[in-house]
Amino acid sequence: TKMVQWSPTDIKDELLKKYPPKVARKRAKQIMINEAVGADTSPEIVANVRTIPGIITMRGCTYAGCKGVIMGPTRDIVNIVHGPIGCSFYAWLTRRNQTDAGKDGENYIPYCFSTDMQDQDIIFGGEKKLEAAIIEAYELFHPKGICIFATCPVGLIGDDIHAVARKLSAQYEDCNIFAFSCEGYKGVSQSAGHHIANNQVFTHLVGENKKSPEGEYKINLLGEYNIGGDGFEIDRIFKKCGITNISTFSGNSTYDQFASAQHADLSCVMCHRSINYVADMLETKYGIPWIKVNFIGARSTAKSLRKIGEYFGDPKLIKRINDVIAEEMPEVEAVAEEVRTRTNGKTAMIFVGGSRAHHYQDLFAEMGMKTISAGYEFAHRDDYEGREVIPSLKVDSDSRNIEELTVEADEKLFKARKTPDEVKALEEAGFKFKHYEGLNKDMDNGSIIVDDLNQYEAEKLVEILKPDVFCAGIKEKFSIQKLGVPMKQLHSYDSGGPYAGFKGAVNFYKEIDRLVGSKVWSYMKAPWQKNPELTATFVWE
Ligand code: CFN
Ligand code: HCA
Repeated sequence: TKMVQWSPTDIKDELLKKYPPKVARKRAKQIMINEAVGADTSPEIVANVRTIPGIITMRGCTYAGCKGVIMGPTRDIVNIVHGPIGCSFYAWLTRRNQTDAGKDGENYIPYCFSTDMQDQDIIFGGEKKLEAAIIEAYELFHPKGICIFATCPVGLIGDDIHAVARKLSAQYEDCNIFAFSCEGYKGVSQSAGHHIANNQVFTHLVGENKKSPEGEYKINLLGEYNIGGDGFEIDRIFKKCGITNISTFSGNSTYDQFASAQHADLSCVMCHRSINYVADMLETKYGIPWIKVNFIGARSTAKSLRKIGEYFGDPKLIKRINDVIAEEMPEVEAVAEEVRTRTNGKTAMIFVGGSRAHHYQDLFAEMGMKTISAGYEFAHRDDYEGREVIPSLKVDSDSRNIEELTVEADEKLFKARKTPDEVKALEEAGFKFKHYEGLNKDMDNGSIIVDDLNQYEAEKLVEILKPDVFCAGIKEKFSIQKLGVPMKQLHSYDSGGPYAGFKGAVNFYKEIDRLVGSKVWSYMKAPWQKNPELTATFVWE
């Protein structure tokens, strides 16, 4: 076969070639050839915009972002979905967020609470059914909190879930009941759901517990969802370092953790995309500063721990952190060195939600593997371009127009979009700008960065660039494997994990080593597909 040398521009053209002109024009703004390295500013990419109808997107919906992502991993709140059973089934345990019910034993995660909306509820209204569901859940479990989640039909027929929640919350004084207007269609993706969840948790829950939890160096860990047990590994490391994590948003979290978050000295933000609103609101209302951390990758973990140590500035803590790193790293380094003999120079592609496509590049780099193409399903421009930010302003989550409001909140965040006079005025008003890096600066110039990648483009990219491993979700899993390329799910981790922290890094190195080294992917074509003459030699007895 003839070797074809593709330039980045050729690849982009090839991806766009099949589209009608109008679609091609739109997609062209979301497919970017990276040139951020060494430049003052990142090239612009269009993100957080509606998917063009007809395109098979990788994205999920606003309900998924609110119910599944942010609130789902909390173990002692009863989460009731008001809607058709399919929506509940979809968000039932599929994300692989792990729980440990601990001493109190309260854990509702294995349950699937739903009003199971039917045709007659659409016609006559579903509020009574919702009320009955809440009463039933309360009487069975007496939980500290009950959360109600709207699905698409709820917004379409106009059930007032907030009125139902208010009525029953007044009736049951020992149970905090509140609702989320997170209809699936409300935003362009999961991202609007994160925002809605952040606002409601902050309004109804954070600050409820007046007593401060015990412990030294109190932090909140924001944007860590304990997928495959990641949060357990991070907590193990915190404990060893003497750092007290009083509240995780929201992996294996409890009602009381949310309610006490205002007592932390520092918020550490792991997934900025999904939880930046809470970080900002904690800073604005309670004066708790936040820093970005990344516990995906052993070196990133060490760096993040040192950053926390630096923030507190206590030599005792800094020493203990350094001791922990010195104790944990040798085993990790040994495994990394061993696998690198096979993985060095291999390539990866990563297309996941809103922060892992960035975070996992560090882990691959530790194995000597390069990410040649990546992108997010639903991130915003700052996740690509990095930004100077100011604490955001609260957005009214009950508004039906969350999509526009989310865009507006983004605009308020960006120093880059402000005139020097505006920046000065904000600084004088007490806003502190802080800087963080996005995905673009971490990737080589010339690599292909794609926002809201779709099925067609995914297959094209794989055919052209033939990565050694492709990372995405369940919808991509089998179509990629059929192309003869190993596929690793970086949402659910398939059945693996944890991949965070030191122990997680070792798990990841070993798994990826096995995956990219496997011969099985070269047997995707049957012998007679490769050599047609074999068909003739096969004789039925
Ligand atoms: S666990 Fe997180 S890390 S929360 Fe977010 S942006 Fe999703 S569920 Mo899937 S794996 Fe993914 Fe991120 Fe943050 Fe997960 S990359 S898409 S909404 N995500
Ligand atoms: C969601 C959740 C999801 C889906 C993963 C996938 C997750 O967006 O609704 O497509 O495989 O991580 O579970 O992102």
